[in-house]
Amino acid sequence: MTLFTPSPEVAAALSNGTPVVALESTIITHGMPYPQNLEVARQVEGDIRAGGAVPATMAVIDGVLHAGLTDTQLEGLAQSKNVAKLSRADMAVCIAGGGTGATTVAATMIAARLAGISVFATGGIGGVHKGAEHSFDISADLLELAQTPVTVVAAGAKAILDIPKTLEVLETQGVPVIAYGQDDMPAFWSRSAGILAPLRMDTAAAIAAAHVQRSAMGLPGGQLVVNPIPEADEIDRATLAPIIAQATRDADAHGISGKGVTPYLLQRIFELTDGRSLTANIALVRNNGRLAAQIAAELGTQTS
Ligand code: PSU
Ligand code: MN
Repeated sequence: MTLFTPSPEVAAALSNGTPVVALESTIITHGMPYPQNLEVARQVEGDIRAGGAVPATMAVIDGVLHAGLTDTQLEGLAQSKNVAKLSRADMAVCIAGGGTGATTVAATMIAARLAGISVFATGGIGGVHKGAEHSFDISADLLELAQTPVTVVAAGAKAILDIPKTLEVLETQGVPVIAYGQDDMPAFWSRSAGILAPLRMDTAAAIAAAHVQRSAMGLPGGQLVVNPIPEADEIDRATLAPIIAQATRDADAHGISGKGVTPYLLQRIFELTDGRSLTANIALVRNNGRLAAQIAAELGTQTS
């Protein structure tokens, strides 16, 4: 059984040891509007190539799990309206049924592991939603980080989530949360969530060494690297707080639940910030792609 189909570029990189960085596709189909989603997908791939690594955007298309997409496939996903959002629970069902779906952080980690890719760049991970004590809405991304050995570079958890609860779950699950170059926990659109991150590292080499160490010790699971958004692009916490509160109230008022929550909140915050949240989102994803390429290059020079 063929588990995944690499693009020619990814296949070549995997066989000759060129660093590879995995990318998710839910950010394209459910995280940003067209055409910015397509532009960003291409820009991040370009940033990773400029950093000496090969990008592998993951998606299920007509029942095939692809590691690395052609530009036509990327464009198809960016324009499609009815693509499934796949996580650990539904990825195999989609593939077996010949369906098409975009991969979340959890599903992209699974795809990366199958392909032998150790580093993955995204925007923000899913986490524990505000009010989770009633809704039980905790993203499968957190449990994936606990069991799949991939280093994920994100800009922190979005402030639409309950960040302290998200950190508690990650700690319980044994996932290292490593802030890059600062003590504070980044909060996606803002450089600080106003709380300390559990761990800090200042170089890509140190992050790669921790990845290798973890695997040598036989510890399951990955690492979460939280990389603050570049200063010029951040929206400060005080500006965002009322907007997030309003978006969360609107989601409740419209009865949005389950998989619909994250895409709804992202779209609502985009409207309420007149698009500024999207500009910030683009900047942070590209920043994460660049750091991930450095970590992948460092991993290539360390024995695992
Ligand atoms: N954060 C973003 N944009 C996104 C997502 C998160 O800024 O598009 C997506 C990612 O694919 C993440 C998923 O894995 O949302 C989490 O969804 P849920 O909360 O339903 O698990
Ligand atoms: Mn959820």
